[in-house]
Amino acid sequence: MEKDKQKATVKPETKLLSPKDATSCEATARMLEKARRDGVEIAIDRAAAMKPCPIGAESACCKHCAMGPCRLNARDPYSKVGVCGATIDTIQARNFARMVAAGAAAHTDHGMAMLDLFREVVNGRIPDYTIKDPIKLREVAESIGIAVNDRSVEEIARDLYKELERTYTQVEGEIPFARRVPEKTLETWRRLGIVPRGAMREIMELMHRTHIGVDQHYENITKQSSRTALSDGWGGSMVSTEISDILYGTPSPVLAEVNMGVLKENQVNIIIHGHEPNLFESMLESVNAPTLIEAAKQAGAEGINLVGMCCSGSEMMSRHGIPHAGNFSSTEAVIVTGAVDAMGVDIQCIKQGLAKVAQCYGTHLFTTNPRCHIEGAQHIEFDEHHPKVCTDEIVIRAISRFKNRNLPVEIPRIVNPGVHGFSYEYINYMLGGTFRGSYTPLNDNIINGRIRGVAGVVGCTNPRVKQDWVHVELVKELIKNDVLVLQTGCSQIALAKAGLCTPEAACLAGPGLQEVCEAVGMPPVLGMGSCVDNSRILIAAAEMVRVGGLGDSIADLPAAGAAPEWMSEKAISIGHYFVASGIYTVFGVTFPVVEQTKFHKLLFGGLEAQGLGKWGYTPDPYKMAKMMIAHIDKKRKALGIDKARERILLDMADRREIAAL
Ligand code: SF4
Ligand code: MSK
Repeated sequence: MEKDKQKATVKPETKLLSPKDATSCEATARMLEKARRDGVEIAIDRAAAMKPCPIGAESACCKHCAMGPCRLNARDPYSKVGVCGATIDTIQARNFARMVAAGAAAHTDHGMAMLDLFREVVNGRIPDYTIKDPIKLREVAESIGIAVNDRSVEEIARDLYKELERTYTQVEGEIPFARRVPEKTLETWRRLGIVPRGAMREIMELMHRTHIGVDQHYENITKQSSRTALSDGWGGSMVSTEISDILYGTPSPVLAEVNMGVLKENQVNIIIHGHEPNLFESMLESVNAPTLIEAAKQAGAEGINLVGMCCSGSEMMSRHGIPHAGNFSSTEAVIVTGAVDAMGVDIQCIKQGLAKVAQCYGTHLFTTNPRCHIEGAQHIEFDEHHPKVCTDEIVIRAISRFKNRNLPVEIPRIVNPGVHGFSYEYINYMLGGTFRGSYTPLNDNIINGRIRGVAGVVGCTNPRVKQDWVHVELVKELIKNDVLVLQTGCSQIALAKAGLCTPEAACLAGPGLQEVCEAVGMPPVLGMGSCVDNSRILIAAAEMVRVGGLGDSIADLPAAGAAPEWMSEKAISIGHYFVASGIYTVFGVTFPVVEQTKFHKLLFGGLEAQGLGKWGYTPDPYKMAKMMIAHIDKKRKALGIDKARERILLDMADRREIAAL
């Protein structure tokens, strides 16, 4: 840890947050303390040392050409324009659009990689993977008009591949999953001209329009932002989720452990962190290979312990019950335990800082994807045609690190069990039963007021705010007020660590939601997987509209979304596809806009007037809950079901009276 470690050292002048103020994750707090004792810097301390640029935070600057960069005055936004004459609204809309483009590109490229794999499997060129869920294959194919009757799995799969390729490449026409969008929502999109074509075209056009001297009307730029974001949510992300389910199995509830205590001192610990499930699925086979288990034992280990982090971790937890060590803000901290023998990463949300921390603790850090190399990490390319070449090698290197461990190991003994894996399909079955699987009981419970509404609480953690705290406080407020919470990504892990992903957590819910949870045996917080799995929430919303009784479009639903601790451009794309789909979506931490500008008014109200959803912002979880509940109540009133809710509260009071007799 000597020379290189010095480079990762916390600078003496940095004013550090106390671990308790930096995170509500006890394990991360302990590892932050240890990192400081060891003289190692992680993102939480780097954030304290580097204040965010106030002009950039409000998106009041532009560096799209060499006449700039141009900085406008966020306090008096119409007092200046850029050298080219660009106004604050143009500059903000372009900056926002580029975040949408980058986020959508990340998800759609991930989805395209899944589709590439599917093609190779269907064509028999990859023997290591098969179609594990033929029922889902048929359902997905049928949902987009592919004939399935009396046809073989191979025939259907070939047609499905061809059809889904259009999600990316088609020059004109609507993407295949537009067929899943409720008719009235689709009509609104058609009226506004935002039904997506292929994602490649939408992203390309958005990048073109935001070049100097092209689109200089904030409303027109935002129209293309909506179209591009929709090509992510109903396109690339949805393809990724559906193909992953077809190849690896559709999740159903499974008990899994979360937190750093899932690491085992006497075992070879391997963490997989990233977003594509392929590396992880193959790693699962490698760690179970008898020869490698024997090699681990020869090295003195009791076995090989495979653990996930971030989103592919959530996906594997949902599908197979693989333990999960933590979310985005804990990825460096977990290495500080000294117990991680190898970490394999693929794409997205992989901090470059991992390389330095891994070097300090002797952990082998492997990049595996051609899209993501990191200076200082070892690269072993993962090729789905020969997956074990990479995954076996990572295991072998992890075993050798275990054998030569020469630093003390300190694992926080904290483990939080919970139930995860609530796919759209399972919610159907769970609420409606095997023979009449349906969302009708969910809608009925919303109409009768036991469930006030539904909230999607998703997204990252961000070292600019106390880790997990905003997620947990928000969700507690929502369930206390009978709002059923659907979750994905790092938010799901925050709630799992807080113990809210258990059926017992129903005691924290309001009386109506508690009654439903107890009747079904489900937690009040339903974890649905990774960030691309937000598409499961879209499908659930479309199904709620289709089942009836809650309006004709997604915008009519008593529903809201939130990303309370967001940090990535992917989160902006997700937020914007929720908004464009009709959902009120509230972000915390910060929002890249100057308040009271025309662009701000468009995002926070104008889009809703056009028949879409709208954005909201507050860093305060309690205020966020109030804003979301007020929106849900507004929608209930518009649907004429607000009275039903009053009646159910009376019923509960009656029951309490009876119980007291
Ligand atoms: Fe400045 Fe216009 Fe160039 Fe942006 S595009 S840097 S506002 S001159
Ligand atoms: S990993 S995008 S920090 S959710 Fe999907 Fe977590 Fe956000 Fe990355």
